[in-house]
Amino acid sequence: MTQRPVILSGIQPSGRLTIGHYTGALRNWVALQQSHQCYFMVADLHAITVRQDPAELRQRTLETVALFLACGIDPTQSVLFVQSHVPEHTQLAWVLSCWTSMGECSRMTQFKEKSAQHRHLVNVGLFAYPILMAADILLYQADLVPVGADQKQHLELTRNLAERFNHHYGPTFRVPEPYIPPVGAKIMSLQDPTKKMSKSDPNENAILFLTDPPDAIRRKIRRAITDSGREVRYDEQQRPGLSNLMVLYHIATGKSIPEIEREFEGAGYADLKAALTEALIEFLRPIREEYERLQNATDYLMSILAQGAEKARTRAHQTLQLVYERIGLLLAPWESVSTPTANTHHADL
Ligand code: AQP
Repeated sequence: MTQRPVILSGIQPSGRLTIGHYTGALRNWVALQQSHQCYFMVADLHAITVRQDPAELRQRTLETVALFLACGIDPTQSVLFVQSHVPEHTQLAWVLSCWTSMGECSRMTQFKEKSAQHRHLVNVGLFAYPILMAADILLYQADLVPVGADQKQHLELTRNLAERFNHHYGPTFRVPEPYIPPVGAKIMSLQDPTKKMSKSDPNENAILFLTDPPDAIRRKIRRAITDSGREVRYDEQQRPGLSNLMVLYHIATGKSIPEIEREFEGAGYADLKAALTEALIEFLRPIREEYERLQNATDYLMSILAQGAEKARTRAHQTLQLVYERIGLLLAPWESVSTPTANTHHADL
């Protein structure tokens, strides 16, 4: 049996997925799935740290699975599952929460931002979110975690927790490395290029959804905020709006930033916007069409999730049992002792 390095990553079903999710996560997942044993999850437990409408959350969870597939995740290569279908995530999160200080969680930028945004709902779940994320990753003994730049701090906490636990109890967890894409790690809002493009932004014009039809793409790019200036030259600091559009053009066409600068030499922002609009329409078309085909194939999606949960649970359960044994919890009478270590690669599941 082959042994490939392990990857874990996930996306919350807290709204419709954006082109930021594609560049920061999905396209890297697709690129890595042949050479790695991948676990990709719909992070529904993370989504409930802010209020969700129950029916909508269920619907979005399935839609997110359909979009994973439409973007090229292959369920015969990768394990695709829903986080709440694997109870070991919350079980390990509890253990890790006993190893995390309050200070560590309160220093997290995302917590500070989200608690400012949802002042009426600063709940313990929002505070403890990075601990659940650490459990997600460590359960699978992941070697690599593909994340957007905004998640780097959370991954650092995961590494610290793994090292702390290993130091105290002996090798238990593999210490994961981040995989941050060189370009597109942070796609910015089309309406405020100093802010990340987020699916829960109330202003739809700020967001390019992966399922946007051509009309919506035309409207949003036309209204996208650019900076004063005329030349199409990449400069994240001085021209964040323009630079964001150039990154989107790079994503949609595969052209490098210097190539794009050459292409628009002597041209203006309007020319870039026109070319970008057409490129995005063609780039997103196959994703949208495949998504529309899969969207109502509920039985098919559920069968993929059933298989995924079974494979994910097998691996997650082994790690959890090892952790329970390490910390001194009495082995349940129905558990057999089989203790993998962080140094042992599990065979591909
Ligand atoms: N704008 C982005 N640019 C690059 N990468 C992004 N990601 C999200 N937005 C961008 C990456 O997608 C992965 C999972 O995202 P998530 O939905 O689980 O969480 P999030 O980062 O909080 O996404 P949103 O859209 O901002 O969600 P809401 O609005 O619900 O809070 C991560 O790897 C992330 O970096």
